Amino acid sequence: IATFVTMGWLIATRAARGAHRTDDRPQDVVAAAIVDDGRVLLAQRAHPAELAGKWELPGGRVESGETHATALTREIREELGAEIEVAGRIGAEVTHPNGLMLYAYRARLRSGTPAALEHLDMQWFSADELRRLDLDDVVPADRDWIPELCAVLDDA
Ligand code: DCM
Repeated sequence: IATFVTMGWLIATRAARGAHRTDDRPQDVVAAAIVDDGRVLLAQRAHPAELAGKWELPGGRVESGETHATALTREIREELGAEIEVAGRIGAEVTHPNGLMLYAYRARLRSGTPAALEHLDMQWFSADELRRLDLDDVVPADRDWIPELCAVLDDA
């Protein structure tokens, strides 16, 4: 009986994964802490419904064949219409409940003026403004990054 229960569990978990994943590696999501003039750029998500209106570090999924830096540069070009230079990691990686792994990187603008092309809005936040931000208004996965973002801005 234990064998059948184990087999059933294996089939069920594989089917559940297969519904949104094609392999067993956790999929990486990269997000940019673009810092300029002592402020960091946050963007307000447009979707899905449960995250709509919440602030995040802009970014997205790493596609096959991309490095974190090339993926992040592409995502920021698509989402904000600006070119960035990606620097070092900031904060710890975050495991998303749906199995995604999120990584935040410092970045600075190379060219272009960011605009909310795919977000509801965007805003530059000073360290003080970040400290006053209600965490309920931040995408859950990004909340743990706020203290280190404040520290980076305090040093900037
Ligand atoms: N995501 C997140 N925080 C970010 C960027 C993305 O929690 N700063 C999550 C939201 C989605 C997934 O990663 O579940 C993919 O992001 P997107 O929909 O922007 O491609």
